[in-house]
Amino acid sequence: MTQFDLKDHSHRRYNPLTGEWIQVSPHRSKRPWQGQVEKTGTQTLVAFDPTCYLCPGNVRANGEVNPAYTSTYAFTNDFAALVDDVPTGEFRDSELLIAKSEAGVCRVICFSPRHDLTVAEMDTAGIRSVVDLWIEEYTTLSKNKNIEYIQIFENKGAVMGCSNPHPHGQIWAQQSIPVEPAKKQQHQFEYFKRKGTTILSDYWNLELKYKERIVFENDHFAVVVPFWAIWPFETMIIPKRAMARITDMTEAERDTFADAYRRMAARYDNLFEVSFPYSAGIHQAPSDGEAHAEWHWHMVFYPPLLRSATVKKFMVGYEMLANPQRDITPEFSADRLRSLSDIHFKNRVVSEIPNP
Ligand code: H2U
Repeated sequence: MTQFDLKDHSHRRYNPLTGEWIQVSPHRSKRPWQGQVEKTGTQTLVAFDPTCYLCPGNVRANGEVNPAYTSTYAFTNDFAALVDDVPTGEFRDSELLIAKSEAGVCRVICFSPRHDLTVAEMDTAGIRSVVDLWIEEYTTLSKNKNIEYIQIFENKGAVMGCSNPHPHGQIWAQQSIPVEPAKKQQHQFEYFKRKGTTILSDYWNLELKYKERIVFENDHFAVVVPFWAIWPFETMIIPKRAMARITDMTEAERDTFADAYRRMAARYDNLFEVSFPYSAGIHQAPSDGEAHAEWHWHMVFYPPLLRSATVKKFMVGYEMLANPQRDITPEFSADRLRSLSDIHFKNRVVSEIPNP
């Protein structure tokens, strides 16, 4: 009987952060690259759009006027999903029908005054300002005793439901720990109790041993396609030292985190030479005033594209009914992403473009 090989044979992979499994079917994509690599026309945007509700000086949907901001800008979402003044209450009938009121705050974070940029095309200093604003927002929101968890995220691209190309993200802060971070809370806690180290410290050492899934690293951060990645080109930015929250970063780490975020976003755009869509966000310790030594914060990128700018991975059928499934292996994806430049394709000088 042939020996089991992760590269060739159907298998399940375990995600130690969530306790979930994913089906990997590499035999379905044994060819080096299955699909066509198509280019789609890149959308041309203007630096300032008078109709954009996020551009400096413009009027938002609720009639408020944005200031003439020159770097970043944060405001409370005019259509917030979570509000601070919800009446406290509970509905319960037996152990089957249960509902609880949920208070919270939703913020919108403008990354730049420039309507025509994305993180992939911003400079590191500009992204460092976004990191500083996230930390400032986290610090302020965590002082609210109604807030137990703060979810920072970015939806990029219309395919991800992003409502406006102006570079922006959101923060939803709330009373309970939502489902995804709660799973990670539980598994990191149990692991730390048993081992005295964080899952991601030990995981990073394993990635250094195998060197198959590292996309790139800088002084303080590593970017990997996780062993348990679900999305075809899913990645994770991991701080090399265990830190519970983004507020624990030193000045130097804030800079290198901005560097990792920019370089990963640029590589994504370079993959199919389009503005690459994704949902990305930071998972970190609850903002409950506890130390949470078990937590090792990290940023995840979940991009939907599979083979080209127009071929998307669908999470349907088996994924909806059983568990997620992928064909191309995380090692294959890491290899592709590793081979790409950190310089955005639009900024490439002619000498850098390989001859056909
Ligand atoms: P998304 O593009 O990820 O949907 O984020 C944009 C958010 O901006 C969205 O949640 C808010 C929407 O409610 N928004 C305002 O708060 N004010 C506006 O004038 C328009 C959009």
